[in-house]
Amino acid sequence: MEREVALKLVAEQITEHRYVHTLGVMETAIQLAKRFGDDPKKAELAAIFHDYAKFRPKEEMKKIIKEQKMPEQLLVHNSELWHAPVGAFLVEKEVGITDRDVLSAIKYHTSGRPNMTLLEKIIYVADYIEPGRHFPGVDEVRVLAENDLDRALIKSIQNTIMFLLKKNQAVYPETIQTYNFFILKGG
Ligand code: DGI
Ligand code: FE
Ligand code: FE
Ligand code: FE
Repeated sequence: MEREVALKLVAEQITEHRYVHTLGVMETAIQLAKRFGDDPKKAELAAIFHDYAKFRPKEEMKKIIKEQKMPEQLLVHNSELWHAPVGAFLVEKEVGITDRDVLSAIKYHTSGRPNMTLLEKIIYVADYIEPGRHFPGVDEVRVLAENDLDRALIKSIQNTIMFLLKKNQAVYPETIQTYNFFILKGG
């Protein structure tokens, strides 16, 4: 799918602010794909659609999670987690994207998962470090992403978990499993 067509489709789904974020993720993901040897066109497509479902009504997302037999655990955790798996589903159904690599990068962009694919890592990290992000510690991750994608990934997962702990929020099990997987693998 052409970039312009894809951008038009996603622009109809999200706010202007989220669209600017999406453009940042797109540019960053393309750069990371070139740097770490993935297909820049796949990175571009996954980035464009990664937040496709961000503004869907919670009730609609809940219904999809149940009907599509996604993990029930999602429903007891923060609804912010839902747009990633629901987005992958809707991007296939409504936009017609069938590339499994692209869909799984969308699906796991919020929680990550153990043994992530290269494209999943690229989208996770690009979402964290795109130029519009200003979290504490983001510059450190930007530096790591210049030559070590796994270390950039671990640091961004750690920062996300610490942010949740500070806000007294629960951490979704797959987020913890992702963290453990990469730490045990040798962070
Ligand atoms: O959609 P974005 O804002 O671009 O970023 P995202 O999809 O990576 O994260 C969305 C939100 O989800 C963000 O505020 C952090 C939160 N989040 C990420 N992992 C977890 C989580 N929230 C909970 N409760 N548990 C998690 O494991
Ligand atoms: Fe997101
Ligand atoms: Fe993220
Ligand atoms: Fe995002």
